[in-house]
Amino acid sequence: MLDLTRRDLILKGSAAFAAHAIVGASRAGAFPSRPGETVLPWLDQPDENPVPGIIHNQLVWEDLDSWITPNDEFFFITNIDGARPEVDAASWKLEFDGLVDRPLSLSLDDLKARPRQEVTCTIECSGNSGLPFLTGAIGNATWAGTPLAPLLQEAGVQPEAIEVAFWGTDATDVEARDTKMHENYARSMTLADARRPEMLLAYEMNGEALPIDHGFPLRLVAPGWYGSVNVKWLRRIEVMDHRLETQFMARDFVTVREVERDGETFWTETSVRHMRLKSAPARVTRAEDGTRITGAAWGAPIAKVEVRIDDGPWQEARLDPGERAPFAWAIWSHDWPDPSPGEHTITSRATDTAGNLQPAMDDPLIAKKHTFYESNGQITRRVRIG
Ligand SMILES: Nc1nc2c(c(=O)[nH]1)N[C@H]1C(S)=C(S)[C@@H](COP(=O)(O)O)O[C@H]1N2
Ligand SMILES: [Mo]
Repeated sequence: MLDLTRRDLILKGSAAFAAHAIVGASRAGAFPSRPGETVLPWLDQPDENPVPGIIHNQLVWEDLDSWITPNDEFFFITNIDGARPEVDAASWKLEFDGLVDRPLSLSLDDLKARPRQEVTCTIECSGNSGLPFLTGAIGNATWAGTPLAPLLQEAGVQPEAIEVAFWGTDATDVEARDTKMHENYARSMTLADARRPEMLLAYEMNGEALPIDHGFPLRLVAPGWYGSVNVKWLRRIEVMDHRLETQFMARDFVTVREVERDGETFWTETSVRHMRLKSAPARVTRAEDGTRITGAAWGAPIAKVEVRIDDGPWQEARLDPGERAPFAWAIWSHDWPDPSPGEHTITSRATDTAGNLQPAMDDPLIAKKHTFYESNGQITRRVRIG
């Protein structure tokens, strides 16, 4: 079922993507905010961040008031504590090698001279909502760069190749199998995934040079995939005949689940890949014309979002028609005409165009998941109406 969802995302995404690739996404629509409105802060707030050298910045949901996340508000995560490599763009080169007929070595100017492609996409950290202090690791930006597929073509991928690895500049000491190592941040994906037309080597973010925090001079932007896949500070792309099994592929970003098949339980460990269908209430606002709940939905092509207040019925929210793109979050809103004074809970759930529903917290997909990654269960927040 999930594989079908993914295929649906890719088929529909790619078709729609073709229309958006050149012109970029429409920014014409208006975010559902109202003049003079005030925001009611959530009563439940994230825990204090115990790892400021790793989680540097997160989205404050109450502040969400535009479809595009400005660069200085975009969440910033480094898996290696404190790593923030300052790359000298003048001497930097992207190495493109491994099982290719013609290895390439490309400067930033070489990359910028190649065909330009833009994509507006939402990036969510795979750990988002999985830890009490990690709740705003998500943002939506317009990225510009050059597509990866033509480079693979130009380098000439050899027949035995099945996998492509993306190596970052940042490295750290790791220990596993009784061995101390020094490993770079790196991720790999299948050659078929790497060849998808939306895969982008990005050097611009929202019309500015890619900021250092977000991977200057070059990052992979993998639309529809969790944050970890979007390797920053890229230095090497390697075509291989095997999967990468380093720290950040084999040990981190692994989801452990108990999966039931024919009454028998199988424990699985799977690598984090594409994002999963999810939504979140962002903010409750009050204005002269009443109270409104606004939120976002992402991870698959969104067909519908529903909101539930306290133990009431699920009510369909309005999807913002103006600002949509195949790999970007959809903004939704729901008017709440007569909220009674006191404390309330607000839950949202998204349905994708293939009919899949965002899982409830007691769905085995979530309840039988043992690691914090890929926490796409329905989110409930609490608010007090004065
Ligand atoms: N080189 C490198 N790339 C990386 C990381 C990293 O630590 N090093 N972290 C990954 C993770 S886990 C996430 S969620 C995203 C965060 O991207 P952002 O900081 O631009 O929001 O970058 C990914 N790419
Ligand atoms: Mo992440």
